[in-house]
Amino acid sequence: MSSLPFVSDTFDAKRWRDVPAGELGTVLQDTTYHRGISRGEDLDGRAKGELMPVVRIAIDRPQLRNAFRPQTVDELLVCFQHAKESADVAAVILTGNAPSPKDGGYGFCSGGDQRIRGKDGYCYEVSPSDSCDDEHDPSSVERRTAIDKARSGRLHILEVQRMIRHLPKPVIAAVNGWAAGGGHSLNVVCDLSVASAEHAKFKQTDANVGSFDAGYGSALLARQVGDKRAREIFYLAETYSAYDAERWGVVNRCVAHEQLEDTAWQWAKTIATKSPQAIRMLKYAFNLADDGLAGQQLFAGEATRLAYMTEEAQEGRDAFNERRAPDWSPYPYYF
Ligand code: S0N
Repeated sequence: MSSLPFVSDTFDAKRWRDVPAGELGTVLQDTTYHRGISRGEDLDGRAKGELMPVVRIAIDRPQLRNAFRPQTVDELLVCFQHAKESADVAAVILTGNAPSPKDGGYGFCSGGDQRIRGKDGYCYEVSPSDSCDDEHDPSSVERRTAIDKARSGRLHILEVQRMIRHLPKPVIAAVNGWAAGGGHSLNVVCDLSVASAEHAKFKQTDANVGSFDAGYGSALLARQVGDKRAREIFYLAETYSAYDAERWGVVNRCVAHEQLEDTAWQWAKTIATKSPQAIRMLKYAFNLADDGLAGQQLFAGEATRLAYMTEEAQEGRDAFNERRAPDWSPYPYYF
């Protein structure tokens, strides 16, 4: 749940407003979701308070370096779906709220919450406690006894990965702290990444805990950093810095912590100056080869939308509705 004005130490309350639960259809417990608002003509090019074409989605479990449980994943899917359907939003910023009120540590995301990992995946709790409420935070043992046995374990962070890949607009990771395990993979699937020089740290811990992201988390990583380096990252699970991440191609830029969200915000604003159609086609073109037929389908779907806008395609529709043969004569066989 958002607690404006303080959400995270890189969060500027003047830039954001809560997206109301009524609009989302759910109350957020493990995440925060904000819509950008202009700080004024001089800073943001729009009248003060006007909506900006950017949203901010953050995991809000700072005590756990923003580990996710099934409820967190459900909420991420709701927020991304809302961002997807917001036709006036050009880009999404994904980050983690921090620092931890418990020990001051920083997390972007530390992967699946190991405390509620069951035999068949990550388990729902019968009545999930507020993950930010330290006093009432149950122990791992208590959590395990409170697992909802009527619901199966989930691995649906993979749906979030696909959602990010399929979103018809860029997702910018603002890596403010640890990106570990499934959190490391989340950064990999984002379109662009900016990392905090002081607090971002990277470590692919999957093999330490008997888990393995054998999809985007490894294969796409290999595309980004090269095959040997990707193997090193997974097999050795050593911590690497934001500087290394920039050098290796895991992030686009390493910046001072205080500039982290500002950089992401400026990138989102720049993306919003480009043609929405061109950005959408580019994103799907970048994804196409790695996403196989699903990637081709998305690219082709957008090509179909473009075709629908032509008089030639409209002639086909009109001829059918008017019960006549289509007249293609005005449309050449281009070469
Ligand atoms: C992130 C690390 C390196 C941070 O170390 P640091 O700063 O020293 O802090 P700690 O004291 O260790 O942590 C602070 C508190 O947070 C708890 N915590 C941290 N991470 C988790 C976590 N993932 N689950 C539960 N609790 C966590 C700590 O226990 C500590 O709590 P207190 O204060 O009570 O002591 C370090 O914390 C670390 O190494 N964390 C674990 C990282 C990890 O192994 N994550 C899981 C990896 N696996 C996945 O993520 C699987 C994801 C998945 O769902 C999946 C599904 C299908 C296919 C593939 C995947 C996939 O992505 O792999």
